[in-house]
Amino acid sequence: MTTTPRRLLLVNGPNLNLLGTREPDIYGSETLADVEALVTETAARAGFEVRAVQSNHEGVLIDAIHDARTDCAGIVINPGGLTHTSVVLRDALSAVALPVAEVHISDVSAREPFRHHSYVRDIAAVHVVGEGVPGYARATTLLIDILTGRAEG
Ligand code: CA2
Repeated sequence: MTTTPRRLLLVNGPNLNLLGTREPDIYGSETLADVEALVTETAARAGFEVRAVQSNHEGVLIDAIHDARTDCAGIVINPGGLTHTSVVLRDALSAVALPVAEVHISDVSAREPFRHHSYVRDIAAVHVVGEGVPGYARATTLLIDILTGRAEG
């Protein structure tokens, strides 16, 4: 009998390592470490572990997503700028076929037109956009609700 792992993969894409150091008017003052702690604590309350990855290299993110196939139940992802450009990232998320929560700190729909399209949007079960860093916690909770049958995917 196979059991669903109680682990999530948290993916943060390019430049999100700079959170809290620049552009606080857009992204706030919390750091990537704060984001990872928030998601870890939110998931832990529901009995889930979190494995966190941030990279500025697309291939590293793809490998982490592939690795999640065997030991994670779902993926919380802020793909950063790759949201708007990367068929490769979308293909990796489709290939592993785990439920996905897409998060954006800023309200991308209110920014430049090139940020309005997301290659991830239609394959994600959860979307949280423009709620700042706390949006990661809501995305995590909504994803866990889907995984545990408390919500429709
Ligand atoms: O709002 C978001 O979360 C974004 O995914 C952030 C991306 C941007 O390209 C997307 O359109 C929206 C950019 C991440 C860069 O993060 C920085 C954080 C602090 C300072 C500089 C960049």
